[in-house]
Amino acid sequence: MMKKAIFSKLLLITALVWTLAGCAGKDIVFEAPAGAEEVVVSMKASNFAFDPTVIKAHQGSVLLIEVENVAGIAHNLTIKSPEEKILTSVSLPAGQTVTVQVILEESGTYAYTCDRPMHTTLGMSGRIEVAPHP
Ligand SMILES: [Cu+2]
Repeated sequence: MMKKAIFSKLLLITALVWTLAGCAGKDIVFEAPAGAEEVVVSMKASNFAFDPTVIKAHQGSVLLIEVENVAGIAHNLTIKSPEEKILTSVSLPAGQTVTVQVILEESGTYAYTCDRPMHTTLGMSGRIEVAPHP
């Protein structure tokens, strides 16, 4: 009886890890139109993911991220520069939409995460890939 319970628990954990790993491997990409100086991105924060997970843009443009927290709990959006300096960190109350502006002064990869405990590990991360000026 005991052994059976432990076995089914192990199965459940294995299935959960597979599911999380599967989610983490799938990118949802938003690509800014070429030449746009101001780019509006509609983003969704849920338990526990951002949509999109990758934003492609160009150096010198301004991103306006309208992030809607569709979850029933609070989240956060923290964006770091390629040098890992925090550019913005805003709380996202449950069910609300918050607009965040990011000026993409340099090319490189800007990481975004949710700073609530464990949320990044659970899947709340993404990146802005900024291409250099041609
Ligand atoms: Cu979160």
